[in-house]
Amino acid sequence: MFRSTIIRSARTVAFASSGARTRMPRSSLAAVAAFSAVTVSAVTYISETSQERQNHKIAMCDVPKLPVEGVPGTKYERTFLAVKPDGVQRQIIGDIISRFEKRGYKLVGLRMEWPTKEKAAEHYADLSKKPFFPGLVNFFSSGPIVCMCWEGLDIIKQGRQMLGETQPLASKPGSIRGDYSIDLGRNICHGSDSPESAKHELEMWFPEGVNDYGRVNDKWVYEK
Ligand code: IDP
Ligand code: MG
Repeated sequence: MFRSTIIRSARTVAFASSGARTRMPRSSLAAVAAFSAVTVSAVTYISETSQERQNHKIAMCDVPKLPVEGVPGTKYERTFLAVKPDGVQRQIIGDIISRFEKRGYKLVGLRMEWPTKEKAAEHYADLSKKPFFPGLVNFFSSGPIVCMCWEGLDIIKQGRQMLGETQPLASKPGSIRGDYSIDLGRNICHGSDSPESAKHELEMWFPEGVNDYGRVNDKWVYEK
């Protein structure tokens, strides 16, 4: 009945606005008022829904704004991990990301970049005196790499363990290098080796910063 009243009053309004000279009956005016009230509450309801969505978004981001290197020694510790050009060519980016995700670590930064020789040299600056340095710089700038920032308790040490040893021969099966590499100069991945190098490398590879977001399943990964 309410619906037919609305339709009738809508027709009356349409008729009135078509230029016909007509007098709207009192009951129709009441119906138009009711119709407007319904419209207003519908609009209010929609904006409340988007407000709720907004709140939900805020809840998802309930972690504090952190420096790019996070907070070493806590579950907000962060490291810089990279899939080197050989890992990209070998098409194991997904597997590498998946290992860290499955372990419970949180990906907060992800970007593909083709390093220039200058940037490669800067990244490996601590090895600049080594005889293999020129070859390392050439290799690291030979194609795109996948830059990642991972977050979680002990991620700097644990990340290195999951990568394996620098020398593939010493890397245990089950580690990334132990599963995918044979040669020292093609060992697939990079990982920061200390909180200081994590800070330096994250600032270098993520000058735009990373993503501070809360994760709903944290309580299933951490006891506290
Ligand atoms: P890491 O990658 O395990 O941190 P680093 O000593 O920092 O090891 O060396 C950086 C990279 O340089 C290694 O991952 C490896 O690819 C390469 N590299 C290290 N030592 C040698 C070497 O003796 N010959 C050739 N390449 C090397
Ligand atoms: Mg190193």
